[in-house]
Amino acid sequence: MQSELLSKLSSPRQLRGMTHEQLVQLAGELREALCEVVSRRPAHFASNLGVVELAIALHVAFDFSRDRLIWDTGHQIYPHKLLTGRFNEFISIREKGGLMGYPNPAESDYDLFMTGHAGASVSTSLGLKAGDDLLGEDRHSIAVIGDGALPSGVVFEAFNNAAGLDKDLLVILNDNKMGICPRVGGLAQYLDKFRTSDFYGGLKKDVSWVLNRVPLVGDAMERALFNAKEGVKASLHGGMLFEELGFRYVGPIDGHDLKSLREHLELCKTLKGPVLLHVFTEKGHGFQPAENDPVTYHAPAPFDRCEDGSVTPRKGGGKPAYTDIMSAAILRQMESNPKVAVLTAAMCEGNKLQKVRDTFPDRFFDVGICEGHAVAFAGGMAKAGARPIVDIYSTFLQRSFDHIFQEVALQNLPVVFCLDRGGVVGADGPTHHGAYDNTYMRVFPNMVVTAPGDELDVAPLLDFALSHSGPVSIRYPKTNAERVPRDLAPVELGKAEVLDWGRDGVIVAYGTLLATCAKVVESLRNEGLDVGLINARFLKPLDTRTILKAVGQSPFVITIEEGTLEGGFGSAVLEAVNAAGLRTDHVRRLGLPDRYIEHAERGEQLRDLGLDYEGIRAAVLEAAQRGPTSGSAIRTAAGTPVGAQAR
Ligand SMILES: Cc1ncc(C[n+]2csc(CCOP(=O)(O)OP(=O)(O)O)c2C)c(N)n1
Repeated sequence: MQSELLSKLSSPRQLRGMTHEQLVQLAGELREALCEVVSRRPAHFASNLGVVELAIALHVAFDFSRDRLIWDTGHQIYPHKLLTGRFNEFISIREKGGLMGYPNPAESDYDLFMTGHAGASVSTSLGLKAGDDLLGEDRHSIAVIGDGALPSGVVFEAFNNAAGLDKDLLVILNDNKMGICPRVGGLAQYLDKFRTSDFYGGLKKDVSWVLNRVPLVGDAMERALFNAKEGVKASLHGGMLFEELGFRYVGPIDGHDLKSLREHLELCKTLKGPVLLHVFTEKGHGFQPAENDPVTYHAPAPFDRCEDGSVTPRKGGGKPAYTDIMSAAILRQMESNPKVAVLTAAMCEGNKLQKVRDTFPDRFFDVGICEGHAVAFAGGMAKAGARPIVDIYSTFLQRSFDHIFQEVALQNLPVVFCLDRGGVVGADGPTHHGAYDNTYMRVFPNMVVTAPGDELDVAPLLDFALSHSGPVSIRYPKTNAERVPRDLAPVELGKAEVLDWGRDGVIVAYGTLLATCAKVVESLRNEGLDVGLINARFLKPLDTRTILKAVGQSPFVITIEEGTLEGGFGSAVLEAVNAAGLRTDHVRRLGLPDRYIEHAERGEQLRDLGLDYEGIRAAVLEAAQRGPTSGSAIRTAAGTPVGAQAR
């Protein structure tokens, strides 16, 4: 990557020696670096383009080798990474072994928390401030939070606490009118007013006038006057909400005007107590196609750049993903049942629900980045007699754990959870894997926990879920859909689908790794090893009869799941076997280990975890060799020792 200033930047401290013109040039170079990388591989883009000037101004105004900076969510951290000595590795971002697409303390001391979930920045910044104060450390603490994340309940918990503690905390509201999709809800309407009135232009002039007269390291009286005036303006024009919450409101200001940003940050540095600086930015700023279509360019597919500034997206495979299959099934259910409603927590695009939204706007609810609320809201809808589907990524549903318990499972209400991204997700890495839902869903009485074995299972499972009288969850991964050719058995509560019994051993697959298992079984059968295959479909209630039969009659049983082994499907099998008084030493579990899985391509992750074709095959051969009791070899159905087939 070409760059004059950026490539020489080894520390953000160097920024302070740069002229305004150089900083403007640097902003251009940062955008160029972003374009270069994002044109090559899918990565977060428009949000990063929007915070280029803010990132520069922050690193000029503060010293984050001491001061504290938390970027909410963390997907807009790229300029920060480039400014903190990571330019040379930047080309590797989101690749296996390369930089992470989110903050990562293992990469740099300038990244304080590994994050990827929205909404916690104000809490952690406040905690950092409280911790620093406790230890006598004089450090500034700053959270940058988007208007999309702002409505998350936890943000208001932090505001409430910050005002009560009266800590010196700076919250920068990065207001670009967007989450991934346009923002929604009452707060969105409130923030919209700031843009539509004359007030923004008028106030900008007003603030500049005042700023020009208030020395930055200034006279206490003048500053007090300034603060009083700011307070009055906030009450008159806007910012009232934040003022009422106990924050001093400053802004709104133009987030692409470096001078204004620097002046206001210097000012905020001197203010006492919690301060909210309201910054207007444009998502995709400085790259025309992203400015025109910030939704697509939130995290676009790779593209080629043309001379005239336009772009040509590189064509992908175009195969439907499980998300497509599920959203099509949801649409069909909505067509036939007027009680079915769909809830998303600001992920209409990710969950491919655009058609649902456009066809049934009255039954489509985007509640914003508020997963806990979404679940409690669904509980209310179900109680009223509707059939709500909560369509959320597995990892983000973690936010709702207590509401799944109290507002849904405890009441035995018929809410359907569609858990997208159940399993490893590839380049987003540890914060985004759907690793834990098998475990956290199965602990609740009343909850029915399911996963399709392939794309053919998706619609029947949804059909089953919507006719069941209690809560049901259905999880599926972030990958292209696959089919396992068979005579599809109808879906019945707690019933597995036996594809084949097999005499030499059995694989019990929970979820869509079934397709890989089917290939393994076929190849081994060609080599004379008769391994059976069961599509579990249900984790809860578990098909104990079928599973115990497999365990009782097979030399080995291997359970396979794309979720953590801690308390997951394999654990449920072991519990059932143990409860039945059967031996468990010939039951082997494959799944996600008890560690965080680094970013890489999904295929690479599955391979490293031994959950790809080769890994599963090797595990089956090993189990076959080990035999029913340790040390004793088994013979295949054909009578030959299994080792003879192993390659
Ligand atoms: C808890 C949680 N839910 C959903 C998401 C998915 N997500 C990632 S970025 C984003 C939009 C964030 O909007 P905003 O906070 O305004 O930041 P911007 O991208 O506009 O800078 C969403 C919904 C997430 N990261 N975390």
